[in-house]
Amino acid sequence: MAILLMGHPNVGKSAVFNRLTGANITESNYPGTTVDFTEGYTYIDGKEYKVIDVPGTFSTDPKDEAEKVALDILAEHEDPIVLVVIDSTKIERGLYLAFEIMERGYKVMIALNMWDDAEKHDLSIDVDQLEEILGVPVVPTVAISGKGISTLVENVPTASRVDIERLREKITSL
Ligand SMILES: Nc1nc2c(ncn2[C@@H]2O[C@H](COP(=O)(O)OP(=O)(O)OP(=O)(O)O)[C@@H](O)[C@H]2O)c(=O)[nH]1
Ligand SMILES: [Mg+2]
Repeated sequence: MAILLMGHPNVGKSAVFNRLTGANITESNYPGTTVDFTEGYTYIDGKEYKVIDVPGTFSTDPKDEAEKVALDILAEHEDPIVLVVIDSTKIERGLYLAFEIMERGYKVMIALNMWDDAEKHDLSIDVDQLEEILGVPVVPTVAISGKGISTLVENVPTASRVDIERLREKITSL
C-alpha cells in the first residue's frame, strides 16, 4: 500500500514526509527526467506503507515536467492513499487540488499544514465541519514541530473515496 504526499510547491510535503518516515529513505531521479522524488516506509497498525514525497503540483493538468512526474507517480500506484498537504493560510488553492484528486476516485486524506501560521493570522477554520462536508479525514498539522502528525498517522486507515456528486449537492445546499 502506498501513501502519496501531494500538494502545491512549498506547503511542507517534505517536512511531513520526514515526520512519517524513518531513516531508510531513497532519493532518486524519476526515470527519463531530471525530477527528483523521495520514498520511504512507515508502519501503521503493523502494516507496511510505502510513502512517496511527490513533486509539487498545482493541478492535475500538468504544466511542467515536475507536475507530469507527479501525475505519473499517481497513475502508477494501485489504489494509493493520497495525502493532500495544504498550506492552511491558502486553503482554497489546496482544496482545489484535493477536489481534482477526489474526482479521480482516489482515497484521500488532508493535512492542513502550516497550522501555526494560520493561527498567527487569526484564520479560523472549522476543521470538524470541513471533515464532515468532505467525508475524508482532515488533520491540522505543524510539520516542523510535529504537531498533529500522530493524529495524521492514526487517520491513514480511514482515508476514503468521495462521492463527488453528493459532495456537490452538500456544498450547493450550504
Ligand atoms: N511555519 C511552518 N513552516 C513549515 C511547516 N511545514 C513546513 N514548513 C517550512 O516551509 C518550508 C517548505 O517546506 P517543505 O517541506 O520543503 O515544502 P515542500 O512542499 O516539500 O516544498 P517543495 O518540495 O519545494 O514543493 C520550509 O522552510 C519548512 O521548514 C509548518 O507546519 N509551519
Ligand atoms: Mg519537498
